[in-house]
Amino acid sequence: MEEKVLQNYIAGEWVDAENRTSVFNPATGEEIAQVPLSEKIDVDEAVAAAKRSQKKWALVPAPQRAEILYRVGSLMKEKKEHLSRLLTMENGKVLEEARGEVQEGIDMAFYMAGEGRRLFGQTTPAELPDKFAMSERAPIGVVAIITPWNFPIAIATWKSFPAIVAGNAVVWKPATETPIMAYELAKIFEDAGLPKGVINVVFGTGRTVGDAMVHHEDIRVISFTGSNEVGRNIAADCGRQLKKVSLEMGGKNAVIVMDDADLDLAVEGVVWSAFGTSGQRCTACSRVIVHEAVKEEFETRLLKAMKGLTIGDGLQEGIKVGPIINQAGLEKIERYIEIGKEEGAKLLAGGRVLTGNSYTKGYYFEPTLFTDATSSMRIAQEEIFGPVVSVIPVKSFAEAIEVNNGVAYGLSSSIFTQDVNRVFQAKQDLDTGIVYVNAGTTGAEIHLPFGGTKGTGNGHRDSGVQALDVFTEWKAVYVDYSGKLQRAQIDVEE
Ligand code: UN1
Repeated sequence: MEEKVLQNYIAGEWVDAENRTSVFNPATGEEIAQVPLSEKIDVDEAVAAAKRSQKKWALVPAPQRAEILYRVGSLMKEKKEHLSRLLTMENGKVLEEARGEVQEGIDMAFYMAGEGRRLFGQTTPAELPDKFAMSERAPIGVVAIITPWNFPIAIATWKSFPAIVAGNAVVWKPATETPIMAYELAKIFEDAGLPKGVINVVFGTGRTVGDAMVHHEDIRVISFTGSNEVGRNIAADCGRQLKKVSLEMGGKNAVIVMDDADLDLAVEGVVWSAFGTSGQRCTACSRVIVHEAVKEEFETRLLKAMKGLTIGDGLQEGIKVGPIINQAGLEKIERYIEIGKEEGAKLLAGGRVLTGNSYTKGYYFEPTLFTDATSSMRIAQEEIFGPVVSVIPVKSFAEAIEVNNGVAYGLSSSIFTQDVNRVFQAKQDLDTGIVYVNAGTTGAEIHLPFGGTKGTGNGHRDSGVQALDVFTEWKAVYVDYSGKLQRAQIDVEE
């Protein structure tokens, strides 16, 4: 690939920052781009541009704002293959999954464009005669979005599209590991005719760019997807400033396999959600809670299925598991393998970094299966973000639910069972924002709310119509057409 020197996109212009850093293809170690390492001054310029354009943008009728998103969706569709290949190059996920991610973005464009003709408010009966009460969604102003490397285009669309259709202007800090998707999406916005300054992209680190965004008084919302530690710091800083913050900070998602489960289906579900994207999804399955009656048979079938997982460069035909994002990611996974062994879990497969032959340059880790883990082990509690899954045996449905819920996160969960009563009981009792029945823990659709309970977030949701709640403020409006001053809540003498 021809190397790209990327620039920030501020006020509709492509501009350099003072410094740059290199970006590498995780499958080959090859340098693929240079990206700006921006400073606070670049954020200040982006926010000023956003502030100027937001006022005009908010006055554009929402159905017209939505027209731009239809164009964005169409352009993404035209460029789907091009975008998918670039996505595989910068992130490592296999091409089939890259296409899936780009499709999520396309779906989000058309879905949110539809919101331009809805953006429903409410009418409500007033307490007094000849008085009309209604509430409507109002844009908030300048909003900041901070997006991760594991879904560099889909998550950006979950956040920027609702913000834009609702009449806000956006300052976006993409992950430095995956800037090419941000550059491509900004170009698409430009080609679709989005007015200058409505979206601004500032590349750089969380420490500098992210921090400047969090502390900028003209930014009224921070929408963040990333690590728990960073998210909690952002929340604390935003709390002091009374700044609205929406957080999505990962999971420790489990598949429950009951004694009446279709085991082949459960194996397929676990393979796909634990090892797809090399386990680098917030929704990835990293625990399998298995009823002891089927544990042995389930493990035998899972080990057999894992043998078919070809590992390599996701651009090559037939590869099922791509690389890990970088050396630090790889080392974190290695550390958890050691922790798992020390804790007494039994390593049934994998557990090693792949080296030699076609693996000399990239960052590859074998799909790994631990068994006889207990719920309190660190490998069963902490997010590993790699292709590592631990089997936790249980004796009953009630214990399965308890183990599922016994972690600090609450993003996604899944149960494989044929029993309709257990299905509905699980739906009620599983303490996660997303629940699957007879499917793995990944693959959320964009028109449903995405997010989780407990340590996964702070109650907000990405995607779905609920995403609009992050980027709008409710305004209550009373119109009194009685011609006299009517005083609410005051008893009037007859
Ligand atoms: C993420 O890993 O943060 O549900 C996003 C899924 C995808 C999105 C994952 N649609 O697995």
